[in-house]
This record gives sequence, structure tokens and C-alpha cells, in this order.
Amino acid sequence: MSDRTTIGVGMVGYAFMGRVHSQAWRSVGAFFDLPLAPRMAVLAGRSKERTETAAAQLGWDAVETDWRELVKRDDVQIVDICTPGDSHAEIAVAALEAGKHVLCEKPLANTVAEAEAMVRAAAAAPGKSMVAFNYRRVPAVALARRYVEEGRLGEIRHVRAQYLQDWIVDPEFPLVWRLQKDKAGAGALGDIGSHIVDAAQFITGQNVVGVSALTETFIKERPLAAESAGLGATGTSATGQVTVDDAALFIGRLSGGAVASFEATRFATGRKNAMRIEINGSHGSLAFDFEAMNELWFSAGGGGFERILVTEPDHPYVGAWWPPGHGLGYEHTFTHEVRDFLEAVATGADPTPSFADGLRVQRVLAAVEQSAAEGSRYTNVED
Ligand code: SOE
Repeated sequence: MSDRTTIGVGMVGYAFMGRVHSQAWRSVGAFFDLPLAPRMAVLAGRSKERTETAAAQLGWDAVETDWRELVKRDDVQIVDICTPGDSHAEIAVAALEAGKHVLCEKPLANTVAEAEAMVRAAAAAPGKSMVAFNYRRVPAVALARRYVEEGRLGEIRHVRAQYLQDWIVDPEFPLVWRLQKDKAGAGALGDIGSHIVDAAQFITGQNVVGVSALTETFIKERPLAAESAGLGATGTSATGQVTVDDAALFIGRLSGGAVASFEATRFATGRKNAMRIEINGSHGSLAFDFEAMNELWFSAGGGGFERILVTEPDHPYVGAWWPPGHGLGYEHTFTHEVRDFLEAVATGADPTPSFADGLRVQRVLAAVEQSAAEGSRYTNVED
């Protein structure tokens, strides 16, 4: 592998997503035979001291305290955006205009208008771009799509998707950026609802074309955050308003005629990261729960569901890792993501999910918000 061309990566942000992306860039070349070898060239963050500490821990060669400097650098060909949604559009557009390839965390942006600008920039630029809906790269989710493509489910009738977490159940949990509309765009809806919309569209190959929704904010005021790391935080004695939804529920129609229900909440006490999807077709059904991510349940109709242990070498991505039965984790989904992105950059293929796919999800989120705000029965997704 020593004759592989090196490609420089610059990453913006080093919190939870930055850490998991770093792990992916660091390990991908050791497990996948790739045409390009990523070099973890530069990490950008606002505080010099904290960014230097993160770079040393995570394996980045250099630091910048302004992402604009990172985007200008000749030793950076890929810009990886791991910041809150309020800066995605500005960084992505600048990076694309500077001729870089861009991998951007989800949801693509905080608004449809920002996402549209990103799609326009991507279409006009030579660089490749991709939005980081990592759950597409869970082997069991990729296998589910394969089953649908092979026709094993027949005609899809139902999609039942849930993303259940509980990390803000405590009313004293601080007002972190994910609970602020100006930073995150939306609450559970954007952060985790976007994942299940993408997964439903990815597995079925059908788009959500209309929705009827309701959203709720259970805890409207919380302590301001003093420090936060990952999904943990400490608070101060001052409080502030929660400006996003805590939970979003919606039903919808898919372009191929299926009907779907979606539930995204951070108030499902006891559920940590239960990203679940069940699909029922005319001949068969599939069920997946991320809390048991190495399993996919399949029913061919009679006899209920059977468990498929998705750890065989011919299952998507699995052959690169461990012997059957040894299982993969959350971090592997990101390794698969950067693997597919590097492959696309090297071969000139268009990586997926594209920024246009990210915009499509953004339009669904906007329709959900509109339906919930208006209390309307059914809201078409704008095209
Ligand atoms: C928090 O809800 C979060 O970290 C999301 O932002 C991620 O996208 C998801 O993978 C895990 O939960």
C-alpha cells in the first residue's frame, strides 16, 4: 500500500463528531485497501490551546484557529465539517469554491435555503461532496437495502421508523448547542429525525413526499451550559429558553405508495441510541434496531421473523474486519463512510448521500415543522 497517493484531510471541529471522524480517518487505511491514503493534516477549532490538545489526542499534524485558513491550505484536499449546523453552509461553500472535496456532518444545514446554496456550490465545483448520514453504513442497514433491491420484500407497504434517546430527560441537563435553534436548526427532529428519514429513503429507494406532524418541547427552560463534551455537560445557575423540539412525531407517504410513521425523541427514558426501522412488504419484512446493530431481522411471511447475524464476510463492509460473530460498533459506520468517500474521490464517482440527498431530507424536516406549526392534516414536501 506504500505507493498509494496521499490526500490531505482538514477537519473543522473536534467534539463528539470530530472524535469519531478522527477515528475513521486514522483507521480506514489499515482495514480497507484504498487507492488514496488519507493524511490527517490539519484540525481547526477556535481555541488554540484546546485545538492543540485535541489534535495531539486524535492524531492531527497541525492546527488552525480559523477554518478559513484551513480551507486555503495546499496540504488540505478534503474538508471534513464536524461543527454545529449553523456553520455548515458557510464552510462547505467556501471549501467547494476553493476546489476542495467536502464531507459534511448531518443534517446538511439548518435551513432549506442554506442547503440549496450548498447544492448549488457542489454542482458548480470540481470537488466531490457528501453528507454524513453514517447509519447508511451500518452493515445491517446496507444489507436491508440489498434485500429490498433484490425484491425479497415485494411491494413496500409500511415503514415504521423511530430514533429514541434519553440524554436530556433530566430537566437540569444544561442548554447545550443541540437545544438552541440558532445553532442546531431543530431539536430531535433535525439531529436524529433526519437520520431515520434518510434511512427510510435509503433502504426503500422511495422519497417522503408528504407529512402530517406534531412536535413538543417538554422542558422549556434549562440551566445554561458551563462546559460540554460529547453528550455530557455541566450547568450554571442561570437559565435560558430551549428553542427547539424535544420530540417530533410524523406520518408520511413515500413516492412508491408506502405509508410511513416516524418518531424522534430525546425523552424515551431508558433508550440510549435506539435507531429502529421496520419495513413491511407484500412478501416479506425487515426490522433493525441500532442497539443491536449487528442483527437484522427478516420475515418471508410465514413463521415470524428470523435473526440474521450480520457478521459474515459477504455482508456489506464486514469482510474487512473480524471473523464471523465478532461484531462491529458505532465507530465502524464512520470508517465505512470515509472509505466510500475516498473511493469516490479516487475514482471520480459521485458519492452518496449527496448534498442533493441532504437537501431532500432538509425539505422533509421543513415540511414537518410547517405541518406541526400549522396543525395541518397533511403537508406536501416542496420540490
Ligand atoms: C446526538 O443525538 C447524536 O450524537 C447525534 O447527533 C448523532 O448524529 C447520532 O449518531 C448519535 O446521537
